[in-house]
Amino acid sequence: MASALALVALSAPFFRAVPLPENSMFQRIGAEKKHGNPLFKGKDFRRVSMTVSVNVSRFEGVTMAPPDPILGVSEAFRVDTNDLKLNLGVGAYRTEELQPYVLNVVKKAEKLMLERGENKEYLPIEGLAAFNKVTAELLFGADNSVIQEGRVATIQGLSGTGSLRLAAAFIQRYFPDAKALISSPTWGNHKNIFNDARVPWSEYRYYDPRTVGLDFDGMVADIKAAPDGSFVLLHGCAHNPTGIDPTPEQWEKIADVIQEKNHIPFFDVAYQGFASGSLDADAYSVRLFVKRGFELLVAQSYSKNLGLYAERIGAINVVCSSSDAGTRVKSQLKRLARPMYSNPPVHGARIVANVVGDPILFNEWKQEMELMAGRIKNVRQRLYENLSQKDKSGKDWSFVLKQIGMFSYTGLHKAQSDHMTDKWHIYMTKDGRISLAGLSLSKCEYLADAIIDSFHNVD
Ligand code: PLA
Repeated sequence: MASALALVALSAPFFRAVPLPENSMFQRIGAEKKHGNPLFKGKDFRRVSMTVSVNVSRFEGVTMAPPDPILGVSEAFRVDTNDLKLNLGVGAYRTEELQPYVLNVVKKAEKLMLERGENKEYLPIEGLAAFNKVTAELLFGADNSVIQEGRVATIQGLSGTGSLRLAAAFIQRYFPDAKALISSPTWGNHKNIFNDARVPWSEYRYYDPRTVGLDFDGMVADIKAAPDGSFVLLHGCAHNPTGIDPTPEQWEKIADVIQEKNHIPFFDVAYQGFASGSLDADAYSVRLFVKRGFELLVAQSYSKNLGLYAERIGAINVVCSSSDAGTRVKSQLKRLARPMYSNPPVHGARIVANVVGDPILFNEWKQEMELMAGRIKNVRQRLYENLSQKDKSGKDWSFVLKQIGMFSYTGLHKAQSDHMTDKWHIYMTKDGRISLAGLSLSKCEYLADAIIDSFHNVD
């Protein structure tokens, strides 16, 4: 603020003529600035302050934004000084010691990159060619006909979020009358993404709190009821936040109704390999739809499965019915990307290209991913045991075991989630989601006590 005042003083001397009433509250502000900052010595800042107060900020109409429902939880966690605090908000993998984890294969790839002395020149708008090749192969399978026939338009994106956002901009430009369908509930940012891209959306039923499972009939009915040609957003695996995925038979039926309605499937794949521990098993839904001949969109992210959260590396893939259409779609995605961010960052793309493109590193990655997925399964099991042993009410906690991926959707409502934070210093999103990737075996008992207390003692 002081420097902003200084700027006004130096760059707009004509403002100084404004007189200041002797008892104005702004006198004090001026005096504080005068004493607080040596740069202001010898100048009459009472007048400058008055100037600032009279010339109300151009940004006066900007209201305070609410904290982000997910990333805001980490901000609140950081300022809590209690030793017991636990951050189960954001889906970020931690070790058993609750420390961030950089995969060994990532360190190896970075070492290679350093040895090669690679440059920092701009990437093409569509990103690193070697990355785009391996990422599409990882998703669809290298021998998939859509790859062989050059029918996939792949663009490197700013991780999953940026890739979804680019696709949403594409939908808005080329399908201005189309609507997006998103699951209820879904990852909170999906709504923001479609809102900002001005793509209208509505929800389809997904979660049934009575069965703590999938509301399959509701889902199918809502997809059926949507206007023909809607974009149906589907979580490829490990649905966030519920951890509930359709079975293979249910996927087939979802594909039937999407086909019948001429909808366009739009997959969000943020957890490939992280749900089951197997990259191929977690690509099942996408590959099924491709096999059935759909044209579709898939956003990919390497934040979780390669632990590259801050590198912002992912991709958007558009599977087209001809290579010609693919080439045109790609050209338009590039056209959208250029004024948004020009071209994507190179570091994460090189890491992925080195790991996925090298058979030895690729195998090591698969092992590390199994290890991460395995650790999450272990805490899931331990949490379930602690909950069932400690809770004497007879409540069935087995849903914890049925859910897959990073999260558990506890069923705790907002007031109960607030209680978890206020009393127990356990940070989680207000929809009752906890990230098991941020939990250790040794903290399971404490978490179980907190959940039982919040569930039974808060209305
Ligand atoms: N799609 C889904 C379903 C996600 O859960 C997330 C991340 C993303 C896309 C985007 O991740 P990326 O941009 O880092 O690739 N969800 C996190 C983090 C893990 C977040 O909210 O940004 C979550 O805690 O839900």
